[in-house]
This record gives sequence, structure tokens and C-alpha cells, in this order.
Amino acid sequence: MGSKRFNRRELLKSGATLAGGFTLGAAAPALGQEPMTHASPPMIKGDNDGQIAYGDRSKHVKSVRIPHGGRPSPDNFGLTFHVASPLQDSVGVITPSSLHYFATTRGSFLPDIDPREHRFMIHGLVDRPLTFTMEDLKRLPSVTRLHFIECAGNRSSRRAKTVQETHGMTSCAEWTGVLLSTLLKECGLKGGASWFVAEGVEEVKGASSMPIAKAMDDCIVAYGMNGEAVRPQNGFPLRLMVPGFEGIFHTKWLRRIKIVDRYYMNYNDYGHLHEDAKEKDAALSYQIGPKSVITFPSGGQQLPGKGFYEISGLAWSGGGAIKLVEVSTDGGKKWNKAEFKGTPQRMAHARFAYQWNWDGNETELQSRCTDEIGQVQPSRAQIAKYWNKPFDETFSVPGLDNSIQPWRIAKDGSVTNGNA
Ligand SMILES: Nc1nc2c(c(=O)[nH]1)N[C@H]1C(S)=C(S)[C@@H](COP(=O)(O)O)O[C@H]1N2
Ligand SMILES: [Mo]
Repeated sequence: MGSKRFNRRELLKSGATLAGGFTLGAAAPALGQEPMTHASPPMIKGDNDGQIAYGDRSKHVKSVRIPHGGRPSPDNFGLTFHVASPLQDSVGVITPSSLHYFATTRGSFLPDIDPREHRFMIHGLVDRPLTFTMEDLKRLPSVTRLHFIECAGNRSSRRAKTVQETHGMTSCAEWTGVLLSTLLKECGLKGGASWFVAEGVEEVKGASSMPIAKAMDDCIVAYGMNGEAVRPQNGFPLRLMVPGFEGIFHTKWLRRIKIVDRYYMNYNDYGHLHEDAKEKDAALSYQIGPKSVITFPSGGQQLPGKGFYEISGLAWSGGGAIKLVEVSTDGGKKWNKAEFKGTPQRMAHARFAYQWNWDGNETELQSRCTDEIGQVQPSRAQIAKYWNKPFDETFSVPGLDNSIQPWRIAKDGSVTNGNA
């Protein structure tokens, strides 16, 4: 290629048109005009950079997790709490394990579990209580599925500046393990079995009550994450996946499941005071609502100038697969259908995109999604109305926050939180 520049005429000649009918040349004369460089880069040296035994990313890639909600993690006592994923840099739908958000409800030292010693017991209202080793579990029929997890504390506030701060407490990974229903069939459920309690290994038990119907539907006792063993922070060697339910139910370092005949109040259930809970109501109230957010452009980013941009974002729902995402580039007046990158999976992040030609004027970007059971993502004003609260500067979402996130684009291309 030599030092020849890729000019506009060649681009048009090559027929490179973008979805939506733009050509790069027409929409963004400033794009693709950098001079070609020919200097050879220096080499990454030897294997002591950690490139051979376990590959590192490029030192030029700097994306990192941050403590969530201003609470230091680890704190002065070395306890880790909530840490948010850098969604602003995400592409596709899989969160790399190193960047998966993580959360421990009461602060935790990471349990260092020897998988050879680990045991997982199912007991209670079953015909045969069973205790599995990790080897036992790996002999059984497995499933591999994409699923998101989202912490109930994932919320947008006025103070939040970036999408990592507003939405970073969700991530999506490919999980591998045995369906809980497979194990429960081995144990045999007794009559009256209607709830189950899952427990982790910590002193402060990561225990939660869940309806048995969910256990028999799609819960996974997972040992694999993104093609390798689940990471310690995410529950090594074994965790429960409860697709679509609030993060707190996805019990990490899973040690025990007890089958019971009613709802039991556990340490983790403080937010769900279902003293008289009905299985069905509970399932609904445990589900994450339909939610989406634009990750590019998002708060703290800077658009270099007017012209073409592919707006990109993530959508997910506890109600199933995402059916539709709409994007507004004028503060919610007109909604345009976004495209999906790949087929949306049930209870998984879906990547959406919308081709946009920014005219350089101040505006606001928003996205909203609809899931397969017809639930539509609400605006903040709608949520305020639901809770019967005034929608003014004092408003903050009391329950789960699946509100539409606006990003304001200023004339100078800077992007800020539209809720601020
Ligand atoms: N045993 C145990 N499981 C747990 C927790 C915990 O503190 N202990 N935290 C829960 C919470 S609040 C969330 S949001 C999810 C987070 O999963 P992740 O850390 O893999 O992202 O795990 C849940 N499972
Ligand atoms: Mo959480």
C-alpha cells in the first residue's frame, strides 16, 4: 500500500456504503483520513510477560473495573464489596471474566476452595439426599448458555457520570454446568416441595429462598464461565445461575440446596419480605425488568466531530429474550428501530446498534427495549408515577431501576448523563 492514503473517491468506488444508505465519505469527510504509518512496532518480549502460560491483554488496553457507589473495595479490612464492569469499552455481548462485575452482599474475603475437597449437597424434601463432588458433576449432561447477571443495586443516579457508574453492575457470560432440574430428578422431589434455599460457603451465608418452579425450569449449577473454570470472584468452583432473577439469587461458592415446603426468610432476603409469598408473585418480583443502555456514545466520552457514528448498546430482560430495541436521537420524540448484532438469547445481553449521522447540534440519545413477553422499558417519569413520587430533582428510583438512560450530547461533542 505504501504511504498512499485511502481517499474519498476510492472509498466510493469500492462501493462501501453503510446500512441506512450513508457512505462514509459523504457522511463523515473527517473519517479514514489519517496518514498511513510504516514504522514497525517493538515486539512483546519473551514469555515472562505472561503471554505464553496465560495470555494477557495488550498493555495499551486500559479498561478496568471500579468500586461501585463510592464504596472502596477492598476496604480497610480487606473485604471486597461491589465492583462495576467497564461497559463503555464493551463490544459484543460477552463480558470477559476479568471484567465481569462482582458483588458480595456483606463484604467478603474470597473463599479459596480446593475443588477436590468441595462438596455440593441437595437435601430436604427429597427421596434421596445427594452429595456431589466436582468430578461427579462433570460426568453429568451439561448445558452451555449465555446469561446476564445484574445486581439489584444497579441504578442510575444524578451523580453518576459514566455508563460504568450508571449500569456497570451487570455483565453477561457463557456459563456451563448441569441443570438443577437434572440433579433434582436424581434426588426425587417429595410432595409439598415448593421452595428451595441455596447457600454459599461463607460465614454470612449467601442464602436465598426461590420458587421450585424456577429450579425445575432453567437454573444451572455452573462450573464453567467463558470457556474456563468459574473465577474465584464469581463463585469458584461452583455457583448457581438463576437466569433473569436479581443477582443476589445467583449463589456463589454453592455448597447446599435445601428443598422446603414454604418461603423461608434468609439473610439475603431482607429486600424481599415475602412473608406470605406466593411462588408465582415471587418469581415476578425477583425478575429483572426489561432494560437497555447505550454504551457508545456514553457519559464521559467525547465525539470528535459531527458525522457518522454507529450508536451501540446492550439490552436484557429477566422476562426472556429481547424482541425490540428502539433508539431516539432527539431526546425521545422519535423512536427508530435498532438492529441486533446476532440473535438475542433468553436472559442474556443483546447487542444493538443504530446508524446515526450527527449534525453537530446539541441533542440527547436514548434507548428502550421490549422483551419477548411484551414488557417495555419505562422512562424515569413513568417509574416515579408508579411509586407515586414527584418527578423532580429529588427523585431517585426506590426499587429496581430499569429506567431509560438519556445521554446528552453537547455541541462540542462531550457526552454527559441526561439524568443529572
Ligand atoms: N455466596 C454468595 N453468593 C452471592 C453473593 C455473596 O455475597 N455470596 N452476592 C450476590 C450478589 S448481591 C450478586 S449481585 C451476584 C453477583 O455475581 P457476580 O459477583 O458473579 O457478578 O452474586 C450473588 N451471589
Ligand atoms: Mo447484588
